[in-house]
Amino acid sequence: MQTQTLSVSRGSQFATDVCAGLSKPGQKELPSKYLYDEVGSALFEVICALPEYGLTRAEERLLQQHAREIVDQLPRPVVVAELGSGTGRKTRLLLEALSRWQSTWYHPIEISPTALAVCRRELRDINSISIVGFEREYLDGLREVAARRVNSEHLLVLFLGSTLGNFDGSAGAEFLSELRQILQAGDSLLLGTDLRKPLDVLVPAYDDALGVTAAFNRNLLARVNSELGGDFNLSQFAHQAVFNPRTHSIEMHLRSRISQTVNIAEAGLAFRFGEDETIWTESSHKYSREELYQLAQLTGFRCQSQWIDSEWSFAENLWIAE
Ligand code: AVI
Repeated sequence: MQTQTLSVSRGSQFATDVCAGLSKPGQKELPSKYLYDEVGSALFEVICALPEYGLTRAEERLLQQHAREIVDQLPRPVVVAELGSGTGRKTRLLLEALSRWQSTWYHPIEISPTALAVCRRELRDINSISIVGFEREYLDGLREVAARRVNSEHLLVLFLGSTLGNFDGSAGAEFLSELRQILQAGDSLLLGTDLRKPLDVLVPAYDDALGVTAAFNRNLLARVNSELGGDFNLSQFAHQAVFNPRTHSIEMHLRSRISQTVNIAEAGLAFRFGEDETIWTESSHKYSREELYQLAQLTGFRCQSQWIDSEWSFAENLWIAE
């Protein structure tokens, strides 16, 4: 078994993105990818265990029930690349199923070195699995994995947890099209997607009674304070989860309780907030099954199989690159 990480430095993109997002005319925003520092990732793990948030348990159930069936549909030999590494719990189910019939290279791709380290630690005991992680943006990492494969190998890309739903507007389809360009015909994508559901189930999943999602959201401001010398008063920003019926997304916002000015020392800038003005921090799109079939076609894939959880409306999709 082999484990290793290949890393690259990223500069202060955070400062640039924060200033651009808070300077936007109209709706202020902060990119959701910055929710996941060490504290944010730990809070997200807690969210996954909350009774209101059924998404992660639904996907785990699907993989527990169907991992063998999924891997039995794959061409062999196969190399596995995962976009985002998570805790490795769901991936373990697939890798264990795969290790029944081949030794497998597994490449988690992730910008957080901490998450990569957790993933390596959690999965290193699986027989016949060699782990080489890439500390990269998703598609950059995938390009490297694709460049290293030898002729007969197929790629299986895992994009689990409905992370695709966090891409705004058409960005999800554009991302999948770019991903498809990196693959060869016959390669596979296992895509986890949360489906539409009633609002009385959906809204509490993003505004739980314990306030964990609120803390997850506000941590973004704490991060601006600690990393960029900001002076956000966290108690003056309220967490909001709002369903947007036009985009079929649940949106997280941080609403300024008062009119206030926030300084960010690193940028040498001050930002004004009116009372009730919000910062949009995340969208989580909820798919219909038909939309998923169309999305596969539009982005150069064929939907080979789809498994739906019976308790929480969630779909695991196996797509083949055409
Ligand atoms: C990671 N992603 C799929 C989660 C979601 O449900 O959109 C992030 C999240 N935001 C609030 N709760 C969970």
